[in-house]
Amino acid sequence: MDKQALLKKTEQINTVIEAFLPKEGEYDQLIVNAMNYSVLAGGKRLRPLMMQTAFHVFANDTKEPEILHRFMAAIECIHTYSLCHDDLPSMDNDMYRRGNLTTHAKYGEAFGILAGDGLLNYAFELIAEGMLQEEAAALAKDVHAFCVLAEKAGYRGMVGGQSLDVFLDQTQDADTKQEQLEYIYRTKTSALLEASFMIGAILAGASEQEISILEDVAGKTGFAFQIQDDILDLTGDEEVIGKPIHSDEKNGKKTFVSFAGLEQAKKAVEEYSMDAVRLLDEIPYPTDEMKELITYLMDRDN
Ligand code: GRG
Repeated sequence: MDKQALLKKTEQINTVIEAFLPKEGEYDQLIVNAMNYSVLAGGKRLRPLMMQTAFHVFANDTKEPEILHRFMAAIECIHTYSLCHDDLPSMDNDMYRRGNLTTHAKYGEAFGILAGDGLLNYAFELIAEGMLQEEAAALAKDVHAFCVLAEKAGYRGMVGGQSLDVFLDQTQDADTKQEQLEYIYRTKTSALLEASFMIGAILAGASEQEISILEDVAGKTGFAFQIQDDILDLTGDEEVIGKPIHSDEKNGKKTFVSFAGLEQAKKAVEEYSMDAVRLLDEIPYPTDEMKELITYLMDRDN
């Protein structure tokens, strides 16, 4: 997948997301503004893209159902909430993200928290509202996808990884072990990517075995993605990334690069990505787009 093709897909996904953004009422302008600001501040839209790509591998029809679009918007809302909260003074205290002021830097700390809270709740509202309009026969798939999203975003997924990460940061004499770092990568980063591939497949009617293969594929992709993130924090271009580099070093954060060194880290990105691509051969349908996406991410510069 070249950058131009990716940008075109991102634009289409932006249209989907924008259609579902919350609308202002009489007394909620500020919170709705803060929520929408955070979502519209940019971003690669990787999770909705992965979801959409997985859907088309298993769907009989090229038409995308509304429930898929709602899940795509919802996962971006959840991802954005996690970024709003991660940037807060009590967490990373970052002022820039995606080339723009972070939500708390623009709206104040309280609204940084509230915008994240609002987005998390709104994500599940979007899906539940969509489910109310579904035919009874589709509901089992929707509920399955709903559970996957809740679990992967929660304490056994992203929140769990962030919690161990924060705990280790706050415990000065804690000596981060490699297994702990792997747990953090598997949960904080991979979990939402796993949810993305799995939900696309679930909504399209994939089998349990296929869904489980995709979970593994996304898990490995997430590892590669996070290690590449660590590398970019060291060698990336601030203009392209949209936030300051060397933040891990500044915060004394242990990363794959600090454990293994830059060269080994680059090798690991390639190995995890290629493992993910190979695993896709177990899916009995064409998975070229998924493979192209994983390969593209391997060399990403933002
Ligand atoms: C606060 C519950 C909670 C979780 C925060 C997302 C997160 C967990 C922390 C942000 C820092 C970080 C390195 C997370 C790992 C995942 C990651 C690389 C997020 C950035 O995702 P991209 O690159 O962001 O897809 P864009 O801006 O392109 O959407």
